[in-house]
Amino acid sequence: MVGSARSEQETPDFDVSARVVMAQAEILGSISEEEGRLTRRFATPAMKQANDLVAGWMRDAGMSVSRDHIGNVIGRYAGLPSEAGDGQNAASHPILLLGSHLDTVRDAGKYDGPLGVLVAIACVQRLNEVGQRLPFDIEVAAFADEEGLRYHTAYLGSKAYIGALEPGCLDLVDADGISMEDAIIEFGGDPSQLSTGRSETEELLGYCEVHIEQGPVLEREGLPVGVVSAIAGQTRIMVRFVGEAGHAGTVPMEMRRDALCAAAEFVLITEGLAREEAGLVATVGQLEVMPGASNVIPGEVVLSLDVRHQDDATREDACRLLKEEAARIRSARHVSMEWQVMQETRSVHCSPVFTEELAMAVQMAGHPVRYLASGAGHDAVVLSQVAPVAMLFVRCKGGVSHNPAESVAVEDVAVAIEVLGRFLERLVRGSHGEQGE
Ligand code: HGY
Ligand code: MN
Ligand code: MN
Repeated sequence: MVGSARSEQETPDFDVSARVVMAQAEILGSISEEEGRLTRRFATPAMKQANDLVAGWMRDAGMSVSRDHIGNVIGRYAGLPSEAGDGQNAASHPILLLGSHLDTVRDAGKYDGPLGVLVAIACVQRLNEVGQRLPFDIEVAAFADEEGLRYHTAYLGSKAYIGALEPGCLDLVDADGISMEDAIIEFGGDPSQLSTGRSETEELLGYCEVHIEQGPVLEREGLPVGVVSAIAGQTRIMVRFVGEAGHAGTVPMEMRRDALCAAAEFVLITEGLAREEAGLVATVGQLEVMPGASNVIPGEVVLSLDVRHQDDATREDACRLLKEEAARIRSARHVSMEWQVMQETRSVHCSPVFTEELAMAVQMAGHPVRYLASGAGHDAVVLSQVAPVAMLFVRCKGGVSHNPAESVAVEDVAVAIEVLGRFLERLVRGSHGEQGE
């Protein structure tokens, strides 16, 4: 059966697909570069292992699989065979992109990222099982790096996919002094090929990402899924305070230039400023103290600053104020201060038309439509530069994420699979010019 919406007699058991997704997430969740907790950074052996596993699942679902130079794994499920009348194959179909990221934060949960990849594969698997082909190709992307844990710049995978990777980032070095360029080569990619991105000849219909909500709203309102309206912009900054290392026992307090006290003052000012502004969040997630000995006054501290707000001007104002505060601390404490913006992404509104189709799919699956904004960043932010994007959130327990306690219910995963499947059906109808329910 090709190209038509799924007929009722094949009403599939979404729970079966959901149980497969949960089992796959469990397996992926055990692939880590650290003992006893889930950490899977960009271009690492753990990432390679995860990529190989996901590539196999994509093939089992009837997709051809390719890997690009940044390390994305891309599955492709061809659309309807189409003749151009003279027996020649007509131009290739437009592409609908699904997926999410396979990398994780440190000590991560097992669903942030992988759930979106696995639900997308499950949807293609269900089409393949009944031999259904659509009037567009489907690509499922398992993006190589969305979190930015290794190089502090997020979205490397999706940026490379659209050919928007900043060339300068190849020179960034990780905590072990390995440059991104060397990491890519080691992983099997050719950095010189990264500027091209996906083939421009193929039209990208749009991108739809399924992701855990990473917040408490859906659970609080008793809803399995939500439709994302917008994604907050974010700024990531590295701040370095340099004072003077010294003997903890001999340097009088009034003579110290303690880099950690400077950083500590900055951290609390950051918290205070964010508490004052509705919707603003600011986080110091990483802080490195050097030389890091109990009897040495810290001479140098490097900290990460993550600032977000749905409104870009508010976020930018907050960054400006925090930079002024860091400069004030620098003068008051006679230390030096370095402020380096590592990445900045503007707030993104999901495509109204695409999002409306997704909302209708939620309704067709029998659930209320709840729009909600995302405080977390997602690869959809990058894809929105080249195509319409829509996102489906899945309820997660306690709204907990970036934490090993991250958890989803198999029933909600079943809903997500059904909604994504119905979203595809709606796009098929739309491509035939059919409107309405
Ligand atoms: O940090 C974020 O917003 C996402 O989890 N990368
Ligand atoms: Mn995340
Ligand atoms: Mn994520």
